[in-house]
Amino acid sequence: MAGWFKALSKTRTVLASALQGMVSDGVEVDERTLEDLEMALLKADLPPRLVAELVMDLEENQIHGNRTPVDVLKESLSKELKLCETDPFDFPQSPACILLLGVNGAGKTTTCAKLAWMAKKQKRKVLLGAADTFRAAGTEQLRMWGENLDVPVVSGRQGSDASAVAYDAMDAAHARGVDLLFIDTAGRMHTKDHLMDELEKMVRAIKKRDENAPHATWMVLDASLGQNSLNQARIFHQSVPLSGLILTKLDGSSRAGFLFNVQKEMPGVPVLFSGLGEAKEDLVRFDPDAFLDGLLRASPDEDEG
Ligand SMILES: Nc1nc2c(ncn2[C@@H]2O[C@H](COP(=O)(O)OP(=O)(O)OP(=O)(O)O)[C@@H](O)[C@H]2O)c(=O)[nH]1
Ligand SMILES: [Mg+2]
Repeated sequence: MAGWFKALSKTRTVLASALQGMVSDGVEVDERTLEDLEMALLKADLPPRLVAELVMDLEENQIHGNRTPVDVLKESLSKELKLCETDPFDFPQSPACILLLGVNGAGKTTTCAKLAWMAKKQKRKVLLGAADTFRAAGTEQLRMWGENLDVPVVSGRQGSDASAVAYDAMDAAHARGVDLLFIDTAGRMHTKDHLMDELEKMVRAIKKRDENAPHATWMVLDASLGQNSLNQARIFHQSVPLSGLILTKLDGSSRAGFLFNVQKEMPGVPVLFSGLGEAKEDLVRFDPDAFLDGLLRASPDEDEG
């Protein structure tokens, strides 16, 4: 299983030399070091307003001068991240229907499978709904995952109505006494109105089976897109209110700093999980401390190799 420290190596590399400059500066940080840090933070896609605040914090700390610059940075950054303390799989009703959505290639299908695996390990009864009827390969990909994980998959033919598949999956979830139903959807560009309409139609179809469903709507975001992924999330949120975010491909991103902007940009929508690699085990609960540590610590723990 990939760990946070390893997964964050690309973004950490962007920050490393600037952080090293601060450490060797001791308590005082010279102007050049601060400039280097500012550039590095922006390159790692931290939001500019936060970068400006951080630089000011560090300058002020020079005047009061009691903590190390890295301590100051850590403390300020940790305030921008929020841990979701409740278990995302805990729903008052069953079956709980969780709709996964996002733009093309974000990692929805893989994440659906990883979620099913995680829930199954927790002894929950799971079902997958393959409501990406757009591409034959989309359904096939989820079916293969299902076989692999020994999780049943409800699917339809290519080109069939995705809303009908979602409805059938809801029906099957009720009939089989499932705890969690994860529905995979086709990738869609947030800028294409008819695709967003189709998504709204799918939600209406699901509601016909259970008016409180979907019980969660999680958007899958590709972390390698940095801040752009949040712009996409804002637009999706207008069509279908999101209840959580899942950040995939943190391991391939050198721009993970945009995560410090999630609370401001998407207030009330928590980051629930993060993808740290391609394997079924590589989806983990979002852990703000491990994230911060993975960005700022100079060397791995011994057990991380
Ligand atoms: N490294 C890495 N790769 C990932 C992660 N999550 C998904 N991927 C890879 O990203 C690629 C696309 O994943 P899919 O799950 O097919 O993406 P999708 O959103 O379903 O794509 P469409 O259905 O075409 O819109 C695959 O090669 C996945 O293995 C992750 O957390 N880390
Ligand atoms: Mg897919």
